[in-house]
Amino acid sequence: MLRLYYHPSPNPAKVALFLEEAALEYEVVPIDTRKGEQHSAEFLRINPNAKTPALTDGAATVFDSNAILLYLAEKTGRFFGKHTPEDRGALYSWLMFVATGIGPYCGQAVHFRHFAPEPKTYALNRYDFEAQRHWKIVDAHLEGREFMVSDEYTIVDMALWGWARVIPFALGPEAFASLANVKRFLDAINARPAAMRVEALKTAHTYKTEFDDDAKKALFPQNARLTA
Ligand SMILES: N[C@@H](CCC(=O)N[C@@H](CS)C(=O)NCC(=O)O)C(=O)O
Repeated sequence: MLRLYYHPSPNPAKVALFLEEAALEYEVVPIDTRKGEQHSAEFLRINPNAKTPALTDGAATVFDSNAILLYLAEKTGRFFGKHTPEDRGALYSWLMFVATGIGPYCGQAVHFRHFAPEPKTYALNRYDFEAQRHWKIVDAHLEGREFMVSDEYTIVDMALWGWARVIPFALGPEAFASLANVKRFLDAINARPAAMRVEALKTAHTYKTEFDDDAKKALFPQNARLTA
């Protein structure tokens, strides 16, 4: 049985979308990151990086959302696009673009827009600019096309969807105004039954919602250095 170590946030959601789309049987193991459960010794044996998601599949353990998407695509042969040099080249390129660009820059844009103490103008400007720059590249690529790779729904679309859902939170409420193709892409995936089932995972378990000092300690351990 597949076990998905989950928190309802962008990176875990991508993997849940694959599992739902492929109709794979899986068990959700909630990891409440605001309670610091990502740092438990038990979870660190599964993901030494102390982040969600992670997946176990019998003896196999996989961590990092994009690695898990590749693992599942290879395991099932689903959502991997056409096995041609042209499509594989595009799939790997866009998947790494999401993994190393969209994800980290959006994550930091969220941090500096909502959570970092002042002064933060320089940092917010840098990450907001880079996140927007990446999304504009995606928006241009999606002009006149439904999916990121060729004409097939693939793991790249799933990876992108995880972050497209939080664009207004990451980049501000007006961000979609200049990302019409991304918005159309997001709406189309949101309308899929699998995406609706992922949305429902938010309430399938109870996760801490308070963003109190303990949550900040768990999520931003670096701040301890500022008071030491
Ligand atoms: N590169 C990792 C990043 C994972 C990540 O940052 N996960 C977030 C949720 S989206 C998390 O677990 N945060 C908890 C923490 O930073 O302590 C991936 O793609 O899986």
